[in-house]
Amino acid sequence: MTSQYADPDNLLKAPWKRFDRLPSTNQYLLDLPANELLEGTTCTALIQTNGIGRNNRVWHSPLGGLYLSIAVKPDTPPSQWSQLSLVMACAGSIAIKANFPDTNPLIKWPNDILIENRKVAGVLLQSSNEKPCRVVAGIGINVSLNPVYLPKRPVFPATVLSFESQYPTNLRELEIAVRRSFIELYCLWQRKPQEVVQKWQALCGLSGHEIVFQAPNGTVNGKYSGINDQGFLLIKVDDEILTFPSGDIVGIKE
Ligand code: BT5
Repeated sequence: MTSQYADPDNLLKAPWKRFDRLPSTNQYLLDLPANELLEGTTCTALIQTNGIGRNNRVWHSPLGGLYLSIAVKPDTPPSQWSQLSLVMACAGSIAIKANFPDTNPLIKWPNDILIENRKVAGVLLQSSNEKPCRVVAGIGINVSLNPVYLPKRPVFPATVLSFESQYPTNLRELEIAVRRSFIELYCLWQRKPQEVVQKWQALCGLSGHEIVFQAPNGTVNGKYSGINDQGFLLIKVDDEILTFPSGDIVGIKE
């Protein structure tokens, strides 16, 4: 009997397109003709000349970073696809921990990976309008790049794994670990999305913290109260739980 769900071994056989330099690995997979796109197709570049963050922000992408995107075609309702950014955040966090065991990477909703409150990685999810729809999950990780190329951020400043860890950096091994971890978690997510949400909760560094949240229409102070089934942020303000599909956590208090 064939399963309706993707199989990790099959997805791992999908093409892996490697480039020295690209505008954006996410954009490359979004532009790839549908007939060339097998589920699991992966794209990496050593440098991105137009790396993209959320809300059209810039992702600084010099040599020494990991820039990786994977395309999938989920057979689940579009309302659930935003969870794929949680899947990539988990994959990145697990791969960093496995390759740099002396670090403690924690996820900050929805998709930043922080080490000691410094940002080492970010995730961007994008999708196309075609049918069947492709969803592209991309991750950038600062591995061994020169920090002079990183933006100066007042909170959650940028950091680099080679500064945070005593372990040697090996970009190729980290890429392989992120890809494998994403594909395994993606296949689990299709069958048991709640298990992936639980893994994300365990890797998230916000439990029990008061947070300052920049919502599209103002700042909110309250207690982090987890995420809902769609991956939206829940914040307790006074005695009410508020739900936010988008925005940025700009402060974490004790
Ligand atoms: C993100 O956006 O964190 C998503 C980053 C996704 C990058 C990957 S790389 C592979 C794939 N291809 C792409 O073109 N993109 C994806 P956001 O949460 O909006 O954070 C962006 C903000 O982080 C910027 O406004 C800067 O303040 C800061 N930032 C930019 N580059 C950074 C870096 N290399 N390290 C740490 N912080 C950075």
